[in-house]
Amino acid sequence: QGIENATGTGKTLYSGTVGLNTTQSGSTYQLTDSTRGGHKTYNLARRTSGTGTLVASSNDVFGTGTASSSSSDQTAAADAAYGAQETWDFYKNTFGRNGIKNNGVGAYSRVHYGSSYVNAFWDDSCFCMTYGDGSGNVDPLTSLDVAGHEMSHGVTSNTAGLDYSGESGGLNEATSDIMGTGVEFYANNASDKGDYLIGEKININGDGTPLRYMDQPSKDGASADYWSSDVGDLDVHYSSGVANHFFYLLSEGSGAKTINGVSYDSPTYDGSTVTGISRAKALQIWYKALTEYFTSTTDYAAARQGTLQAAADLYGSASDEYNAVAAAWSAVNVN
Ligand code: ASN
Ligand code: ZN
Ligand code: CA
Repeated sequence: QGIENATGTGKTLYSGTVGLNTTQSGSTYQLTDSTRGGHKTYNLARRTSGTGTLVASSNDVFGTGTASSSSSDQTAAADAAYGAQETWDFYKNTFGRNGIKNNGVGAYSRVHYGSSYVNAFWDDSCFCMTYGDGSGNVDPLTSLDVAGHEMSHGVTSNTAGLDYSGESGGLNEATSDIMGTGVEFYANNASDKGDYLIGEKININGDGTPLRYMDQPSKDGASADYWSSDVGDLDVHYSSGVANHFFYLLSEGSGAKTINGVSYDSPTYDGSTVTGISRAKALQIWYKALTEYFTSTTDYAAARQGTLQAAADLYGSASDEYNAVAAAWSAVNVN
């Protein structure tokens, strides 16, 4: 009996009912996506080590669309498989990148990690992605922007290799927020439209507010809106604010704006007005800088130079895009 490709259905928690590529072996369908580097989705069933069990179904339908930490639940697996699929497609169709290592090889994902685990993480050593179920009011960590964020840590590791501390650590974290946001907009899912918020679906704070805000990072109570000489002393999830804010300003511009029903208001350090060049162009500039100019020790000053070089390569050094990169960095006090 051979293994054939099939097209199944995921009933996700966050993204509605979605198509998922599966494989069929006899009367069993498995969550393996042969069209995207063989990505597989496993169930850890609350364990914290090992690969877990490849998620399987007799009718090619995965999940119920309802949150559950039950060890047999397949909804989390459906969300994880969808997140891996959209992240793969985003990198392929936006940048021509063929997987996290750009070698056509898919990672794998693990759901139901541990008990009441409120996090998700990428691990370079297993080349795998892991999701907790959340705890109490915090929902499973399997939302699209979280998936894109975490898997983008793998891309950063395999390209710039930004050290995960100091200013380079903030740039590493911001890269994941930027690309995770890119994934969310790319998927354009009716149940999870793109926004410049991180983790808005998972109720991480218990009051419905998101984990991070790219238009004005300080709205989370801890992130930096602007560069200062001690910004590198902050936790990397807070020093990232400077680059997240840069990316928002470069994409959308300063001031008030509503996108997909979400209102933003992005201030500038010096009160200057920044005109956005579109998220699509900002993503191309960031990706080129990440993959060609950033190194393990890139700090904010070097990120300004690297993104300016990328903008010059893509659009010319006399272009509006080049000037907007300079203006957006100045607007977050990176000169
Ligand atoms: N969710 C966290 C992050 O991506 C996991 C970690 O601490 N690396 O930043
Ligand atoms: Zn991260
Ligand atoms: Ca989001």
